[in-house]
Amino acid sequence: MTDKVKNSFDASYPQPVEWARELLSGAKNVFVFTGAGISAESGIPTYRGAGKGFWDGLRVADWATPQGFARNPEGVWDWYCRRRVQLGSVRPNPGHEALAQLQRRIAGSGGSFTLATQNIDGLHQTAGTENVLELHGSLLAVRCSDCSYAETVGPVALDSPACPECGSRLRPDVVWFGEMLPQDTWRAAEQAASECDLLLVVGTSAVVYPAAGLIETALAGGARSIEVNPEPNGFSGLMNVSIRGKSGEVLPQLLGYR
Ligand code: BV8
Repeated sequence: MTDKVKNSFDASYPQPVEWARELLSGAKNVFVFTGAGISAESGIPTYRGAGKGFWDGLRVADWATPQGFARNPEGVWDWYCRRRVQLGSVRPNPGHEALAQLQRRIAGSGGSFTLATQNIDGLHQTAGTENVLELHGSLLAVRCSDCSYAETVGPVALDSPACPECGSRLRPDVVWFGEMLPQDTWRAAEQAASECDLLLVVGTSAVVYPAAGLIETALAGGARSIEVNPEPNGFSGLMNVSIRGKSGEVLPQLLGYR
């Protein structure tokens, strides 16, 4: 069977899902890289592409940068509080659940499974995936702008954005544009990507770096690759299998592998 199945509808080739199942069944070290698309079917709008709208009309520089926060701390704080409260009414979808099940299956057969997400919604954890690498932080946590205070707060607004330790202003514990990713998390993701034999890319436009560079790292390490996305992204041409579909529908089908 050739290595390239590009949405082939030639009857002599397996359909992309069958080929993806074939790759999954032989994988020992799986690295999963997810973006906002996997949460789209949970009702969280994506930032760009299919289902987009989140950043529509918003200047990223005003809302997702340290400079924007410095200019308008109350407004940015309230915006994140509103997004955090909304998480109280969203649930993982079958795509999140399928990845949690895949982790259990891979780990149960002695393999390794690492999931790194760009998402800040915590839905992978709620679905049961363990040791999630949150590359861009978490909407469900806050930290002090000045001292080391940090706290997981859940899907609630917070009245006083003052640090209980030092009185400085609290901020969302997310990575803004122009900020470094949490280094331990980043190094763990880079290592898992470089060592994997199968890369699964789900629901990302792959335009935000350095996170998107994990795709290049995995491919450079010789991994086979599967993507699940209704739309192509800049790496689609390098994937072994591209499944054009919604992750909440496709990922449960992939689990049909044995
Ligand atoms: C940094 C938290 C430097 C905030 C976010 C090269 C190298 C390094 C940096 C850069 C570089 N080039 C440019 C940069 C700067 C910048 C960057 O990448 N800019 C881009 C826009 C060009 N990067 C940074 O600033 C990063 N920091 O580089 O620091 C540094 C170094 C040393 C010292 C100091 C500093 C930090 C980036 C993190 C920004 N924070 N989020 C918040 O959310 O409020 S990014 C934001 O974009 C989210 O995290 C989001 O997840 C992420 C990526 O987007 P996607 O997840 O891909 O989502 P998107 O909407 O784009 O796409 C959705 C996809 O889903 C689509 O493809 C769609 O088709 C698909 N889809 C839709 N429905 C479904 C679906 N798929 C499946 N099923 C469905 N149903």
